[in-house]
Amino acid sequence: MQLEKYKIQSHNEDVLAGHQRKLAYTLSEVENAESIIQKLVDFQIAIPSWALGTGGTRFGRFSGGGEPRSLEEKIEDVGLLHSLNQASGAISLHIPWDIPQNAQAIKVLAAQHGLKFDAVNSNTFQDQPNQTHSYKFGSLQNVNKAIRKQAIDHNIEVIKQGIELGSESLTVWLSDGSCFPGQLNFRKAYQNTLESLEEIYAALPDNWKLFLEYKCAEPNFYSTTVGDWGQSYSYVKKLGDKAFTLVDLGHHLPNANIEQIVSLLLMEGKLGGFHFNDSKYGDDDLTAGALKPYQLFLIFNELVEGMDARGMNHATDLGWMIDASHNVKDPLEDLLQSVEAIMTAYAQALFVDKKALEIAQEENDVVRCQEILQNAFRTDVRALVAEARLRAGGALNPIALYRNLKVRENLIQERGLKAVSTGL
Ligand code: RM4
Ligand code: MN
Ligand code: MN
Repeated sequence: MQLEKYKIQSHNEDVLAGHQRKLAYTLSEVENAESIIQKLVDFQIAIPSWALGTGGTRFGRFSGGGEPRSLEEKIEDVGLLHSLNQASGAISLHIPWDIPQNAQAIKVLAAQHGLKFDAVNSNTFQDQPNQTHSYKFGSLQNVNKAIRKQAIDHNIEVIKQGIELGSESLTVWLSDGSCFPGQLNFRKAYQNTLESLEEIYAALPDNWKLFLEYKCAEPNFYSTTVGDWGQSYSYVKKLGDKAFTLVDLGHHLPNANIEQIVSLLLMEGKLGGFHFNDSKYGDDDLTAGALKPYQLFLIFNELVEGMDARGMNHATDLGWMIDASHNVKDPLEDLLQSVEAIMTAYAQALFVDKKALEIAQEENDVVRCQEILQNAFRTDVRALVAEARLRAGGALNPIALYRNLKVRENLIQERGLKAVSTGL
């Protein structure tokens, strides 16, 4: 489905007066509003190709219909999101869920929608049909060299696919670990994983990055071989300058202080990127900001502070990606909500009075520190996010327009009610 520009314009005209009223108030409150709007215009968040269909739980999967049936249709869906919000200008692919048959044609299609390819993701956590060896007991950590080699070769193949598409990073997430005490020799599992990663790293082009994601549990329930940021850091430090840790918000033990993790990884120059989502119990992959918007803001506060301290470019120096799964929402509406929440948290973090905070910290004025942070968090910056969208050519209210235009109904008509997309 094509979303013509005039439809966005006419929606914007309809709601412009209300927007301008809110914006005028926000501009009177936020002195650095112009610079925030410009940073928001530049900021892009990659959409995962595996989140465009309805996710399942182990009890069932309830598709809302019209899901993308091919990589081409997934790109069209991300294109739709991007034309609505002008902030989803990239797609992150999972191989083999999305093997491009004709990379050149896919690249052209993506460019037509204004999209780039963010990190490509390998998959050694599921056995594929016709695969020689099983990953039942792990992939890069496996005690069996032939199995390790199969997993290494797969990652190298994914890099090759990514090169064809113009991607510049590989995300490795391993489900490797063990379910029972004694099942695994931790030291050997670590060594095998490191050696395997070294072989993958050696296949990376010079301008590429390797992101090593960690996860505290699931599908292994006793130990995970890259289980937390310390373990990921230990690997990427050994691998070299092109290797970084990737933080997925849902991959921590309960109550972990993610903002502190982010700050320290940035300080060490080893933070590579993000998988945004939200969760209450485990790796729930819910809409970013749906449960813990204050935490999301605190994370962005550390990101902005830490990136500025290192002179980094907010928009391009880290990989910004969503990793979510939706079982009761329209995936496209859900992704619009995630992007909005991320933009809002980023805008609030840009509004934090850094100088005042630094002084309050130096004076151990704890009350003032809290006031400064919460003042930024409680300031309604939504008009700034909307203004950035408007200036970039997007819709003032993407979800309202999506519904008015009956996008899902149109997709169902085009693709059918039973269309099922690959992924989770
Ligand atoms: C994992 C992890 C990976 C994602 C898979 C589908 O829990 O978050 O990033 O690719 O799920
Ligand atoms: Mn993830
Ligand atoms: Mn996950």
